[in-house]
Amino acid sequence: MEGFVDVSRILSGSLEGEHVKIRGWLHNKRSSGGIHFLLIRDGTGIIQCTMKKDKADPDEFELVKRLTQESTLELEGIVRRDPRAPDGYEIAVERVKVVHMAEEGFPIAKKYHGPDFLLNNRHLWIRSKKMQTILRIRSKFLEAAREWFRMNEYTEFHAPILITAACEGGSTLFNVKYFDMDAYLTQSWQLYAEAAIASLGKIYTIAPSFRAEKSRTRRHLTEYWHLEVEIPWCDLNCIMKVEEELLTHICHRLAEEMPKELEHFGRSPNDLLKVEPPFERITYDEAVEILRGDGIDFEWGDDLGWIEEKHLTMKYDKPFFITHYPRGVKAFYHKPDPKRPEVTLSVDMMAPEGYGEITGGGQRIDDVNELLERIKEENLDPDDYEWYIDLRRYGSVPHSGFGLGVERTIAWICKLDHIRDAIAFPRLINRVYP
Ligand code: NSS
Repeated sequence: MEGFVDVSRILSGSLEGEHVKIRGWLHNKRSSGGIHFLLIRDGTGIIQCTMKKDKADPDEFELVKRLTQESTLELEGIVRRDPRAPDGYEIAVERVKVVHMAEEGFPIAKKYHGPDFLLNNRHLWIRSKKMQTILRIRSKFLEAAREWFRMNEYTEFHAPILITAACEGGSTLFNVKYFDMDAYLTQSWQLYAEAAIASLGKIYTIAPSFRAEKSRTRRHLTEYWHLEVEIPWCDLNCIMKVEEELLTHICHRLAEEMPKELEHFGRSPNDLLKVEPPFERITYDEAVEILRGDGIDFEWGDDLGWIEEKHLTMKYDKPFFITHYPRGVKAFYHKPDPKRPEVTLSVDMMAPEGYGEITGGGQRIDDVNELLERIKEENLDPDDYEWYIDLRRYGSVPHSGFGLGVERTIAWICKLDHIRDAIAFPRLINRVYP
C-alpha cells in the first residue's frame, strides 16, 4: 500500500534512521512520565513506538492517552535502533491518526485466561503473539511442502469432501443429509486418489478431513488438515522414502527461515536440522517387544494406543517409522505382507518426544480377489466399493500412499501441549463456535 511500510521491514533493520509511516492495531500501551510506549501490530510484526510529550502535538498526545487496546491507527516517525525495544528497533512518533477507536474492555487482558475462555474468544485470541507465531509457522510449513512437491513434479489433485463410503472405518464418519440420500464427510482422499493415479501419476493434496472423534484427547480434532500423497509403481519402502524426504525438507526450511518463531516455543532450530533421512524403522513386532521389555502389558494384535505411542516416542529425539501392523488393526485396503499375511505392508510415522503418530499409510492391495476378501473380512458391503474395486480390474499397479496430519505435526514442531492450538478455529467434540 502506498506510503506505508511493513513492520517486518523495519525490524529487519533496513530502514534505520528513516522517516516512515505504518498502520496497524494497538497491541498494548503503557505510559510513563511524559512518554507513551505503544506496541503496534500490523500483521507482519509488532513494533514499539514511543511518543514524547515535549515533541508531540498536544492534542495528539492527549488522544493517544485515551487510546483503547486494539484501536487502529496510522502513525509516522523516525526509525531508531534501540536495544531496549523488544525487537531492537522502535519508531520515535511524530504524528498519529486514529482510524478506529476500539470499544473499552477488549476481552483478552494481560492476565491468565483459562482455555475455555480463550476458545470462546478465539476470533480475538488469534491476534496474540502465540497464535500469530503458530499460524505463520503453519503457513511456512505448507509452503515448504508445496515447494517440495513442485521440485519433485507432483500434481495437486482434489477429491470430493461429500462421499458415500468409509475409507477408515465407519465409527468416525460424520453423516450428512444429501437431499433425499445419505452421505458422509470424507475421512481421507485416498480412495479417489487411487483412481486418479491412473490419470495423473504421482499426486498430492492438502485438504480438510473429518472424523467424528467422540473422545476428548490432546491429539484429535473433528476437522483437520490432511496432507496426502498417492504414487503408482511404489512399494512400502518407496513411500517411506517419500515421507522422510518431504518431512526433512519441511523441517529444514522452518529451521532456516523461522528460527526466532521456533525458539518462541522452546524449539531449537537444531532439533529440526537434525531430522535427516533415513529415519529409523522398527516393526510393530519390535515395538511390542520394547513395550513388554519396559513392563507394559500389551497383547500382540492390539492397536498401539496413545499410552503405547507416548512411551515409545519418548525414547526418540527424531521422527521414526513403525511398519507391518497386524491386519486386524488396519483398514481394509492395506496390502497383507505376502511373506506373512497376518501383518500388512503398512507404516505410521511417529513424532518423537512423546507426540506419537503423525502419518499413516503404506502399500495398497492391487489384486481384485485379495481386495474382495478383505472387504468381506471387515464386514463391508462390496456394493459400496464397486467403483474402487474396478481400479483393480482395469490396469492395476502396485501403489502406495500416506496421509499426514498437519496439526499433529505442527503440534510436535512447536512443542504444543494440545492440538487445538495448531489451527486457528479448532473443531472439537464440544466445539464448533466461533
Ligand atoms: O487414518 S489415518 O492414519 N490414515 C488415513 O486416513 C489414510 N487413508 C491416509 C492415506 O494413506 N492417504 O490418518 C492419517 C493421519 C494420522 O496419522 C494423523 O496424523 C491424522 O491423519 N489424523 C488426525 N489428526 C487430527 N485429528 C484427528 N482426529 C485425526 N485423525 C487422523
